[in-house]
Amino acid sequence: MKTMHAPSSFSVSTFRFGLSGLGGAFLLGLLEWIDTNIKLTPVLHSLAERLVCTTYFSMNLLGGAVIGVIAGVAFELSSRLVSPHKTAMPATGSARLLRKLVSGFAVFALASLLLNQQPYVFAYATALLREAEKFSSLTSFVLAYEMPLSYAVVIGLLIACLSIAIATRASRTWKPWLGLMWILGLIAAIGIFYYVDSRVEVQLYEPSLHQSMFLANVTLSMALAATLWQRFRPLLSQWPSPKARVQRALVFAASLGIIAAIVFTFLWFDKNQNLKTQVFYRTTQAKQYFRLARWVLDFDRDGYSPFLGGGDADDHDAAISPGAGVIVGDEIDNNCIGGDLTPEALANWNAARGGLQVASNPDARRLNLIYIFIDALRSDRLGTYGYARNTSPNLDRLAARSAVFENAYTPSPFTYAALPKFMQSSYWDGHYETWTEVLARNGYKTFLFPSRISFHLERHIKGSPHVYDGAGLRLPEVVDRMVDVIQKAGQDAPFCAYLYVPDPHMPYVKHAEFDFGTSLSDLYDGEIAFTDAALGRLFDWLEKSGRISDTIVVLMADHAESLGERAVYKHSTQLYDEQAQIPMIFYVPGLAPRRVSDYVSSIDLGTTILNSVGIQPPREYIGVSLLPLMRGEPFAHPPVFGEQVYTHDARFVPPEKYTHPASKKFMVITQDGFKLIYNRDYYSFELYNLRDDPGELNNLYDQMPEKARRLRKLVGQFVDITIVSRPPDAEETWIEPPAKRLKRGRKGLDY
Ligand SMILES: [Ca+2]
Ligand SMILES: [Ca+2]
Repeated sequence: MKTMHAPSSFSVSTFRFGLSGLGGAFLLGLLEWIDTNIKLTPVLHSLAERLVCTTYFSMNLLGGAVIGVIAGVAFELSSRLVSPHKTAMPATGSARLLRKLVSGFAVFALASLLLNQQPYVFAYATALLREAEKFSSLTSFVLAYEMPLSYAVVIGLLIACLSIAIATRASRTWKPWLGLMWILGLIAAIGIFYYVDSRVEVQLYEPSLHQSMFLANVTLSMALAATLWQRFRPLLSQWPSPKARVQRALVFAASLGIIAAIVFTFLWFDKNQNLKTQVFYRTTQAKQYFRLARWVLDFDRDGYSPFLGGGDADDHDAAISPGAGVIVGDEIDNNCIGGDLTPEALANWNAARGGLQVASNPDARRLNLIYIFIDALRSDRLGTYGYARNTSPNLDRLAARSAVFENAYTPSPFTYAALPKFMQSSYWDGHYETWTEVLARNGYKTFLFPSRISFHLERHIKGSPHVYDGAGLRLPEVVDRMVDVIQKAGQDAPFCAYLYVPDPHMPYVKHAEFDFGTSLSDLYDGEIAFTDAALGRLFDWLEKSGRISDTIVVLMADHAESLGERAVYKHSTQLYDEQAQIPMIFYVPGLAPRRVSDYVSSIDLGTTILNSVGIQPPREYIGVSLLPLMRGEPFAHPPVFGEQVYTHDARFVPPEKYTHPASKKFMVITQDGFKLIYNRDYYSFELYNLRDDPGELNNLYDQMPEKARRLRKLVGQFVDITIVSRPPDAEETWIEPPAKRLKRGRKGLDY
């Protein structure tokens, strides 16, 4: 261990660590810069924007150097504590090793004790532990000993970092082939971690997976930079080197360039919302350095910085930040968006929505209702929405005689968040009467056919005394049973049959009879075709039995599904169309088929169903009736809103034990086809023209300031209104009651 405190002084060693951090950040930044420039090709508007984006990478260099210096100080301090050479007692062999081990462990224990008091570190350690959700045998153990285990995690990380630092120092004396293996090993590991960080579960598992990849790559790239310097410095000295004066001038110029780029980044970062968004969504290293800088520069510690576009309007008051609550009429914009919400504005907003309601015709026929809720179904994968593959002949058949909403949106791209909203025709769970309850109250016989997540469905689909749990049944069997139940129900009262279809949801199962290929996207199409064929049995029966003439059929998804757009898969993470836009097909007997291109929400569902059968919707409903649009009458639909919440903590942990604030985004779409997305965490804004740019690649926020200002006002008001309107016990997560949670914690999770 002689190398641990070689003749170099404390400051020289720290300086070298700082240079390694800088060098590592440069190498990794170069890799990411090339990758970012390639993958953002459709998103970067001009060469100027590419240059601006390049200057932002100076934050990597600054962050890498600072982390290097901190690591150097920690390394030198700890190695002096472990073996204080000036006062070292003469000891040899095993006694010396034992003393080193004991003092080494004491230093690590002390370091982890100090580090774990920092909420950021503790939150990271618990995020790793809470991934124990994936391993059911570990769940209850980890839950019970979370606090001591978090110290163990920090100690483990410190030991890993120290081992790499020691190996790096030792590698200079290794034989060339071993040195080469070390370098190749570092490069391979960095490449793999970079790939995982930038391509796997993007937008998901941020605290556990992505922060771990970042930490690993910072450490390994530092080791790589230091190793390369040690190895190749002797070679460099053989080259004819420029004069010392020239060397100094070069170093000075490079430092000046980096400092200028950092200053520019601080001044400019909030002025380009397109780049701001892309840095946080599409980079791995740069994103973390920006987050770290904001974290350091947050002086009231409310989680939001006033620097680098962090959005804190008052950094001396922790009650004011984008994450803050709302106080109506206090003349302060507490959450830094939308201005202060006045009592009049709140009343007007509610009154305006109420004023759009269409009076229900009490003499309307009490038609039957079949409601088909398909999980994670994308509209653009259905023939009736223009898909080229033959995935949906039966749905297309229904669509041909229905109102097809070409621009319908979910209020939230996550089942548990969307379900209470579209059951209550509201943008929040207000514990209002669900439309199934209203139908039951008005004499409907209601049947629920869930085949998965039945607990959550029963929690939100109220008023259905008859539940036919389809666990273990395949969809065709569930459909056949549904037909059987409806037939036996008799015709003395109208019925409401509610079918939940989970098949297109992950995991995508291969169906031999609907084989489109082996990619995820192909398998997804196969699931849709399988679903379509099963539903075809229902549609056949409806026609054969004649019930098609007195039964409304509604088909809808709770949200859609990312299939690799922006490197993202699954759902619950974004408000782009691939997750937020849903199929919505509304068949009402007697109404002519129609394509409706107006922008509507699935919260309009309840109001529309009740309106169609002549029942007055509850006055809390803020979804509007789509009946005028379905009849082709002129109707100005209000702006469509959406809210995405993503909780990073495991679902078996009660909310009061969460260590990470939930991520939040909000959106508004106006009837001219413009969509604004507000990301509260990064305080970033995106404005898209959905008609010209359906892929949402061209962020117009800075190019259309007037439009951006108007939509920002709308979304800000929506944020404020949902905050003050949502009751504290709203249920819009996958949280389960404590008893159920405990049982699952013990057993592990079944989905
Ligand atoms: Ca702050
Ligand atoms: Ca503040």
